[in-house]
Amino acid sequence: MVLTTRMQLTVRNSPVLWGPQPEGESWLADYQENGFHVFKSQNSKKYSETQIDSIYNKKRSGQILESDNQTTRSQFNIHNDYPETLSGFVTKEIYNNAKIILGSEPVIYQSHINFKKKSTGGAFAWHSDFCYWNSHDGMQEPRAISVVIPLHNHNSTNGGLSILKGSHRYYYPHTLTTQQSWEMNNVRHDSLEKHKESGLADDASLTFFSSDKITNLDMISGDYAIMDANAWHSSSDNNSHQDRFTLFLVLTSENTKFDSSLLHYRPDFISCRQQIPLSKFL
Ligand SMILES: O=C(O)CCC(=O)C(=O)O
Repeated sequence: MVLTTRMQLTVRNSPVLWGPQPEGESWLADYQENGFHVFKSQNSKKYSETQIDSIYNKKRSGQILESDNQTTRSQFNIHNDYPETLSGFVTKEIYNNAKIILGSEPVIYQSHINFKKKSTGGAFAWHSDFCYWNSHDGMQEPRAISVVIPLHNHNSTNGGLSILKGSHRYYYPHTLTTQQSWEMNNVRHDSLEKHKESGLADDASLTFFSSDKITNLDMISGDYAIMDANAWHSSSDNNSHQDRFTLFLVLTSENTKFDSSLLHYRPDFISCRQQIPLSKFL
């Protein structure tokens, strides 16, 4: 259903919580209403700075550069290339919460670290990840989540993550449909023009939401957030003198539906179809 002809937003009919809701999980109401929830200081730190620095310094496939063409912006494929590092972050609590939301066994779809380096780390424009997973990978419904794990504190000066409350209930218009519109640089989500062609939310869609729906996530290392696949999010440049590294672990359900007639043209480190169970990293 198109909401209004001016806004061209489409209302989501799919569930946000895909399984039965166990009692005593009070965060579920917040997650369902807003499209994300921040879990405070519960993920104990089990990685070393040296491990993360070596990921940053090593050149591998799955690397995305900043627009200066030299600073590493993101490194994908953490689950394959650095499984021990990923294991350091995956707790029983993350596994359980993911399973409650997804309604069955969580499997890995993507993992990447965004290295928002001090003074150089670039912005991410407003977007929904589901827009890309649906258009390029044929994900039929937003039965997926991102677990956002800050490796440094997130705040308003170092380009912390912002999420638009309630946006997970709406799809914005875009023209991202074909293999031709796929290119690795689009994953930077930083284009300042051609929003619709790049799969980014345009101004008209954003103004549907009042500004007080923008939530800047203040997270400290040890916290984590879970975000719905279709929650619209963004972050600004890192203008501070502190790095802001963040691990994004994207999970689908083993039952998430994909259009099997669509050619799987994106690399496995962007959209993994191997059904690797999250439990492998516990
Ligand atoms: O790291 C951020 O601030 C935003 C990340 C993001 O939107 C992405 O990796 O898709």
